[in-house]
Amino acid sequence: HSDQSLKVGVLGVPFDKGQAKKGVGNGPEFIRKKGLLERIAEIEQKIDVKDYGDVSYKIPDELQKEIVPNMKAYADIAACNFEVSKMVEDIIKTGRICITLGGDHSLGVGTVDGHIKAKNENVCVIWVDAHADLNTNKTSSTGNVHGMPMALLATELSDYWPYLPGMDWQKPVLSLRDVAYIGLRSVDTYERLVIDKLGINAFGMEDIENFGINTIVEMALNKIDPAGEKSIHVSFDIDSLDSLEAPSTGTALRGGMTLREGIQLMEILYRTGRLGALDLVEVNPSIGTETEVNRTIDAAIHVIMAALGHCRRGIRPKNVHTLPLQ
Ligand code: EXY
Ligand code: MN
Ligand code: MN
Repeated sequence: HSDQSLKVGVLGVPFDKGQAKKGVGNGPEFIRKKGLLERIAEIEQKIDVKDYGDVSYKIPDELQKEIVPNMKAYADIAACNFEVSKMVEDIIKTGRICITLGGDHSLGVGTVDGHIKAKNENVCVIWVDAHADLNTNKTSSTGNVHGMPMALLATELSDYWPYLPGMDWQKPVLSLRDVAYIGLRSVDTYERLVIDKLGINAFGMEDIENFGINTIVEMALNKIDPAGEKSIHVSFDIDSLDSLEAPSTGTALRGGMTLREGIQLMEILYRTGRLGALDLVEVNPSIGTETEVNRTIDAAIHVIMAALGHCRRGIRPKNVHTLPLQ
């Protein structure tokens, strides 16, 4: 923690077309309503936070009729991510850490792309997720683009895509060597093939179990940023957490990380001083009971607070040396 204030930008992406369930587009609204900005203001670390509001987009005429086989809502995906990328690039270029509130995980194409552009490609990515999100339109069994963002970003997979109209702005410049997964426990067959063939740093739940989250984060950073010089992008899918911890999400799954592990992971990354962007995606306030929705949003806020230096030991006394007498 330093006395210099940490500059943060918050961006909402109320986008839900990368998957089929209604409600995930309301994530930003619910997370803000539950007091994200107020909670950030309570952190001991001084934070200069600016809320950039929500991204909006319009599908350009020439894109309206474009379809790509087995990519649902293709034109929306392309148009929205274009705006997301520009916003994230601008926010990071003003020297702020960009916190993007989703929305479904298809927005990761835009956030990572924008981050890479802002930092001249000196970026590594930690994808915290139950899923690998590494399908192409040829391997996906659902056609849901929230299962594809990593494959769209990866240089190593660019030859496996058809021409994608309206996506020319997105250069697949991210090497999968600069990516680490944490929390995997639901990986499709072709995704597994890619992970094995390319030797992607993939830390699944069993690895967290075997080594503990501290060591896993250290191992991940040693692989993707050995010199400790890159800007770190964390794309945090709330379904990385166990469905008991974060039930209100479209693809909830048991056997996941505890919130404690999620917090610990983010605290370690905060301490690197190199966190450049954090996506918090797939919170769906239309799934589950009110209690479950609150628990999920609360978990999301805890993760974000940890990323910004919230300390579980409390705030250090500054000009306070004794207890008040009465
Ligand atoms: N692998 C499955 C698919 O491609 O449809 C499930 C993807 C779920 C993606 C979630 C959000 O991380
Ligand atoms: Mn995901
Ligand atoms: Mn997921």
